[in-house]
Amino acid sequence: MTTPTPAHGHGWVSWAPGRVNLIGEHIDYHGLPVLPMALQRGVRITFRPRPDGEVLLTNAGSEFPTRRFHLDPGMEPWSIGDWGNYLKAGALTVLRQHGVRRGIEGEVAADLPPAAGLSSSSALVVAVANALLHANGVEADSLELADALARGEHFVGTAGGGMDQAASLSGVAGHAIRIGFDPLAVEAVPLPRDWIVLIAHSGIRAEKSGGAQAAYNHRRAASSQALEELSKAVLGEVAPTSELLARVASSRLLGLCGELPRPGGAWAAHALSEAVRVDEAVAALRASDLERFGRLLNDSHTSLRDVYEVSHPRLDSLVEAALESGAAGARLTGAGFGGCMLAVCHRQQRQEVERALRDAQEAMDPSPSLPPFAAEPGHGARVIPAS
Ligand code: NG1
Repeated sequence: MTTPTPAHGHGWVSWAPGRVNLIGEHIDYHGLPVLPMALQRGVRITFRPRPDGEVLLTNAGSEFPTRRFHLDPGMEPWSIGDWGNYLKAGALTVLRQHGVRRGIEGEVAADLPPAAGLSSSSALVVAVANALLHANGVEADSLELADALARGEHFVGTAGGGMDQAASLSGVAGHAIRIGFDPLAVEAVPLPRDWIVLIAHSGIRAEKSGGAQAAYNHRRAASSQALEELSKAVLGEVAPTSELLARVASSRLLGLCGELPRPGGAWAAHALSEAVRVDEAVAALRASDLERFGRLLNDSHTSLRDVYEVSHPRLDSLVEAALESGAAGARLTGAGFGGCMLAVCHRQQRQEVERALRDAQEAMDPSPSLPPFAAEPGHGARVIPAS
């Protein structure tokens, strides 16, 4: 984020990237480390500060009507699924944390597909929060802001974790970022230049503010309860899952999950095995070991499909197509239930894998309108003068 200078009627752009999660799915809400990277695609709010406390934003996307509200600590959400709730979530967070008084007006535009597992929602929350902070001359610490926004986004009704806001605020060009929680910490790990990350959309909207919200919240609640029971059984107390993993061999914990009632026990096993894979994936990334990194991605997908049950047949067929055409690894990314998958391969393999993904998309009826694209790791959110 740039140092905010009080703005006097000039135009500004608050830009916040989406993210692709390389590995570490459905574990941020258990406080377990994850490995996403910020994208070069994101949400852009072109804005001017207002002298009053109004927020008035139009959206370049025709399906999103203009939204207007007052900066009021008692504000209520609009109906579930309304895009304006993300604006309110960001605004309410900086209102509570920093007492911002001046509103903004402007236009929102995005080059990220919505409901695709690429974090367009958190990018919007981050962009509006940064715009309001800037309009009020407030400079916030990015990790503290990420932490507050992660909780603030629960306003929309999804009990998400803290990965997306931290990735959007702390992205580092050319790097994946390992995000740890309790306390929130970010470590940049270079993505080898000869690796490429490809993303393909399944064409199914993963409406986390709609149908997938209940499935997401159910998994979070049931796996949390199972992890608490496991901790009580093994340590005699409810300890954070990261501590449980540090104190007890993962193989023993995984065995015990089998004795817990389903589905919570199985879902807890996904979380524990995924956490182990994240550690191994960070090591593989540091060692530029593409083959090992790819295998971990594949194991992650298998666990998400068969154990956590958040995949979709279209995601599975895209993953299969990527692997058959020579990708080192592939998996669904984000919450699942539709949305996107990612494949990692050597740059030389890019054309074959991209073609296979396109062919797999074209075999779908209707076929997704967004073709596969390469994702290069980008920098974090910032506010810059409008050109
Ligand atoms: P998506 O659906 O990609 O925005 C959601 C959560 C994350 C994380 C992933 C699954 C929100 C804002 N984001 O991401 O915190 O839990 O699912 O790993 O709820």
